[in-house]
Amino acid sequence: MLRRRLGVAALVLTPLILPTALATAANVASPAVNPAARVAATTVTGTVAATDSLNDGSTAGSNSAAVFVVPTQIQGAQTRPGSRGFGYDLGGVATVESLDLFQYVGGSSRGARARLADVVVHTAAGDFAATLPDQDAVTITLPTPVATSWVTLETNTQHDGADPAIGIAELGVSASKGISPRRANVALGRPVTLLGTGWSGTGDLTDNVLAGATSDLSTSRVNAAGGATSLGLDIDLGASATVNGLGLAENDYGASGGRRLAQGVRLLFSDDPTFATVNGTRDLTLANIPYQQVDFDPAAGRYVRLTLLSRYSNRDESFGVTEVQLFAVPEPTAVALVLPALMLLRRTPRERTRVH
Ligand SMILES: [Ca+2]
Ligand SMILES: [Ca+2]
Repeated sequence: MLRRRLGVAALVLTPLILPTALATAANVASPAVNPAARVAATTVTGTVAATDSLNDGSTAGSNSAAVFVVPTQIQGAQTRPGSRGFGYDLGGVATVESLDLFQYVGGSSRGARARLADVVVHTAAGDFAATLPDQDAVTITLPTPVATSWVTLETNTQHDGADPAIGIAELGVSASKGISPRRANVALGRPVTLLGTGWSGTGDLTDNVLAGATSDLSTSRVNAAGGATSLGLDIDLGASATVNGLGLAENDYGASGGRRLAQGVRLLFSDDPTFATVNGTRDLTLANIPYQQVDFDPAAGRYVRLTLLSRYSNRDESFGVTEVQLFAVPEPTAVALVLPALMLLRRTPRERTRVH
């Protein structure tokens, strides 16, 4: 079988004397280039381990080496919609120029799988809609490069196919200016207390694992009675911190289809574990995607309570979450390149369509 790989060639550069003209786009989603990158995706088939295939450099795909998603609107195919997207926490700020998407259409007894059609690229610097051609490999070029520490590809529609479960073999994120530090995630490694009853799954919500699976809840927590207004969680930051950003990764596909993702979220900040005295309240509106980072006016406290105010419509009533991040001020002041070696992304010889 012909296997295509994203070829890499190590080139050791000294960033401070790197002429701009020599800056070549690197795949900042690749662990070899950017060890801080984390997959933020939920596969509808297989285990959570399969999500590692999203950024392993292999574009071939298989039933065990692809992330499978089912978009919300299906043309001419019956399914239970739908997943809301996939992407990355880049762990630092990159200037993203384009996304390189590779899809896998094999492995189904039904026939060739469908491919994505209408998508929206979400970043810290805005959202960018694109309609993709009906082919495996597509480069989505942003109108202008954007500085962002996260990328989510929202999946809205798909082309017709014999199997509506789309295989995503690889998603590269091209950036040419390296990675600079971002705000510290002060929730990382901190204890979480789940609120409400009916939780299942064994996921650690502050372990920096943002990937999940429908039938593998080892990295997620799911609440089937997700409509309860008391649903939420507390995080003990260990010491008072001033926070101005939330990162939320949700497990977005359940047994009945897409889960109802968080829309309105309330954050309470307190130095009292019972929240009898609240230092600040921040109500946020999230996009209908499974991973995003949202900024807000700074608020301080040792204890942070996250509750759901409203959720988006979808087939599965449950709520699923895999990671909660809280980003602290001040912003990092040092904008230093942290890539000792720039990995060059060599394009495959196969013709690719660029979408703007
Ligand atoms: Ca791959
Ligand atoms: Ca986690």
